[in-house]
Amino acid sequence: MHKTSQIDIEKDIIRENLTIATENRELLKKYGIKSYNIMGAIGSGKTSLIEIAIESLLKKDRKVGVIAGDVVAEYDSNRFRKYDCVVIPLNTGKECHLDAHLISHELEDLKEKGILQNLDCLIMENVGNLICPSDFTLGEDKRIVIVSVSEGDDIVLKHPLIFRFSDVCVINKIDIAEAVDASPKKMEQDCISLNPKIRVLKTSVKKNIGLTEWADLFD
Ligand SMILES: Nc1nc2c(ncn2[C@@H]2O[C@H](COP(=O)(O)OP(=O)(O)O)[C@@H](O)[C@H]2O)c(=O)[nH]1
Ligand SMILES: [Mg+2]
Repeated sequence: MHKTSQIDIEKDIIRENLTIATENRELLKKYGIKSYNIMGAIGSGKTSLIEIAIESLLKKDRKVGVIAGDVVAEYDSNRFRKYDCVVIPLNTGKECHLDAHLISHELEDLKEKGILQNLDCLIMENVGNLICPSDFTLGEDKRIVIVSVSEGDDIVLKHPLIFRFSDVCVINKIDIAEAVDASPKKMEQDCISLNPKIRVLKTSVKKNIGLTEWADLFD
């Protein structure tokens, strides 16, 4: 059973996060930077889809920053380094999500180096997890949750909070839906039943499906 003091600590942490997220949002707005919080389980396709977004943004001559948040951030950072963008590895250690405080340090650091002022957009890959990130807004413009069909088509209903928290849900790996006996349609309907305002995209990175709509989310 939850003790009252534990509940108070949780509420304080979330309130404090909200305050810092508002500061992050103001700083990003000041420099006209669009920001995106990309959430989803390990292996759902976050890095692969972000790579596609980066390519599309670079074609539009945007200056892109990408924060690779992970328990060990080096691996995804190396995948992003092949693009002409600013890559910021953010090791979270034992933490299962990014929070506004971690992001605020990175923003301050980029500002001090004179990098932030020149960015047009900032993409933040959250730690692979469908639970922890849903309490922690970062000050982003858009929250995007990615699920893959291989997680099972009941994955949405099992994790309602993150779908209520997000602006967009991407159902990825639809190329293997039949093989894993999953219905992308059911997953879409589950998303909408939890959050009627959510925008749902169905994508396949491997078969190039829905990737124009995906890239168009970023500007
Ligand atoms: N079949 C299939 N595999 C995909 C798709 N998108 C990503 N993958 C693969 O799924 C694995 C995990 O992708 P990654 O982008 O690293 O996921 P992350 O952990 O969420 O960042 C990689 O082997 C990708 O090549 C897709 O649409 N279809
Ligand atoms: Mg990744």
